[in-house]
Amino acid sequence: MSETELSFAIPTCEERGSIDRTIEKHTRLSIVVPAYNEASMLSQNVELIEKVVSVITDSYEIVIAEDGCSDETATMVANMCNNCSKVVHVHSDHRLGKGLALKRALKASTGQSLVFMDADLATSLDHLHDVVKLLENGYDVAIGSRHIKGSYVRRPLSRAIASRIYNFLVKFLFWDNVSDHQCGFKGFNDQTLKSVIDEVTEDGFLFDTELIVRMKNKGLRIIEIPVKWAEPKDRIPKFNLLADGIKMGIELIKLRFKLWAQGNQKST
Ligand SMILES: Nc1nc2c(ncn2[C@@H]2O[C@H](COP(=O)(O)OP(=O)(O)O)[C@@H](O)[C@H]2O)c(=O)[nH]1
Ligand SMILES: [Mg+2]
Repeated sequence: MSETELSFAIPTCEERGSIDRTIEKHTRLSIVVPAYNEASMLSQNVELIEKVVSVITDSYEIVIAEDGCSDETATMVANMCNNCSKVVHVHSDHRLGKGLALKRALKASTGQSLVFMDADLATSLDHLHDVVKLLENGYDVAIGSRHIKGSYVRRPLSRAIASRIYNFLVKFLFWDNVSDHQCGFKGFNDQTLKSVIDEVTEDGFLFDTELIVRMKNKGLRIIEIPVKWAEPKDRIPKFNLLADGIKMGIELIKLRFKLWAQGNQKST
């Protein structure tokens, strides 16, 4: 596995040689899954998560952030909770947006290491073990990346271009060297995450970016790992490169001004 180390003081895993994949079986792990109208795949994907997580540790919870769903997701999650004490339901009657839903669920999580992932499992669960191990080794954040060497991505060209443009804009506006802000697969050390998360006010797609920028500005230890990523074909949202691209750009510029106004400048 190759990784991109974002703190220059620490060698990359490539430099250190192969990583030790042994994990303390008692490490407490929280998997957080945001779910909006995911009834078609949620229960089978939670089963899959459970299979993979239970090999990594004996002590885990699967926290499902569900809000404002108009399909059967809420009932499905409630049933899962009844059948399995390791499933936790963080619910709201109103749709919160992915960012706010994640924020509430991450705050409610009790693990030492917290990993969130999209409900469709677009990012392969094969990477979970490595993310947990990196957190155990002292990283504050381990980010799945679709844009570094070693990653494998299957997605429409328009989405791939949009993602590149988004991350280029982030790099330009925030002097940031994270290659992929939006991959729905990120792991955090519980304590460091909770020291920052209340500062994050973006509710929607900018949540991950604001969180990462704030963490980077605090000098936290961030690492990226290449991931295998494939979105189920029927879920790929329509993306208008021009209209949606401009909207994204404007939102990023607003975030830049917000952080400036709060004095959250680049710290390195
Ligand atoms: N709880 C919650 N989850 C959401 C909301 N919007 C999106 N999600 C979840 O966030 C994840 C990513 O959503 P998706 O539509 O695949 O976004 P994309 O892949 O970033 O375009 C999925 O697990 C969704 O179910 C929301 O308003 N509330
Ligand atoms: Mg998706």
